[in-house]
Amino acid sequence: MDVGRQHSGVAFEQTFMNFLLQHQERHNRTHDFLILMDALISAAQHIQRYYLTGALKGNLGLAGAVNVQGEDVMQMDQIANEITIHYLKASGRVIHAVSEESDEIIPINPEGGRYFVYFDPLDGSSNVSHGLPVGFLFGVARRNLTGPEDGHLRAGKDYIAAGMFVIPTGTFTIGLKDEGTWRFHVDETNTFVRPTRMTLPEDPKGWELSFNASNRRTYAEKVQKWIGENEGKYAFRYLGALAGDFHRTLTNGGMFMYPAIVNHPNPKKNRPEGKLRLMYEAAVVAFICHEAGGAAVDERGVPILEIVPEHHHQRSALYVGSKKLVEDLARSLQQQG
Ligand code: AFP
Repeated sequence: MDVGRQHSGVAFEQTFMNFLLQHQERHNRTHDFLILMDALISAAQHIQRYYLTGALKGNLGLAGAVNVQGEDVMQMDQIANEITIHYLKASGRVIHAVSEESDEIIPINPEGGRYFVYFDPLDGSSNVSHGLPVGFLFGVARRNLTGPEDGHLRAGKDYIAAGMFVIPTGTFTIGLKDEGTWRFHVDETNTFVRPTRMTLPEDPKGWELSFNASNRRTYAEKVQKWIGENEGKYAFRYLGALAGDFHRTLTNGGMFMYPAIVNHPNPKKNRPEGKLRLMYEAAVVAFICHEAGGAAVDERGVPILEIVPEHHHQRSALYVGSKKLVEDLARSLQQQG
């Protein structure tokens, strides 16, 4: 089929699967990654359908709630988790998975699998009861193909791909190792189409800053100082769901940050290690951003992609976005005191 051609007024766009097939064949690679991606896309689309009808069925409420029929309601993030695990199992290609919604690492196909998948099936839960954008984030690493595999947790630099679906908006962005970051939109048949290469804009005119402004006095002094010196130069946007906020950062440039909380008036509420999870939040957007020409660091100014996880639910502070801005902030973070 000709892609991107007009036939009798109907525009045929290149699909994500066709794009990926060409990518795999260009690099003489197996079709296993296509099978895995088909599973992840099926999961995202299944979650999207639940999300769109969730308010009607009462699934957007809290776990343990009871709907109007007197039935127990499952929280949307639990539904999303079950859906994703189902499709990953069915793919037969996954050794084990890490999910934000499962305490333990989930063994899937330890003998026959080829990939590790780290995912957050429904990120941004404070938006759920409003039906506003949430995200499905994932990172993929491949097993050792030249020797025995010990199943260790991979750093972001060892991911082969990372992606995010914005739900229910219907956009999908994926970073492919050394092959750039690509965005796809959903067409009227619910297919992801029209690969668009994403590169962070160089021109700072449209750059935006994104962080939870209500936390700013709890940040380290050097972070507060940097914000004070720079915030006037850029617009400010914050949705409270990483996929949605980072989607804007990637398009417009600028920086998304979730700094460590170290000066909270109630010290018990400090989060010196940050709030976001390394493996399926911070490293996912860092990977996508790196492939789009950007950068990401933690509170020490260390590149997120270099951090080797010690625990699958490890947290990290996150500064991600346009390289110049992230590097400027990293210099402040690396200063003593
Ligand atoms: P929830 O899923 O618990 O709402 O967390 C969402 C998130 O991990 C990420 O998507 C947001 O960027 C960030 O937390 C928002 O956190 P604040 O509500 O503290 O701003």
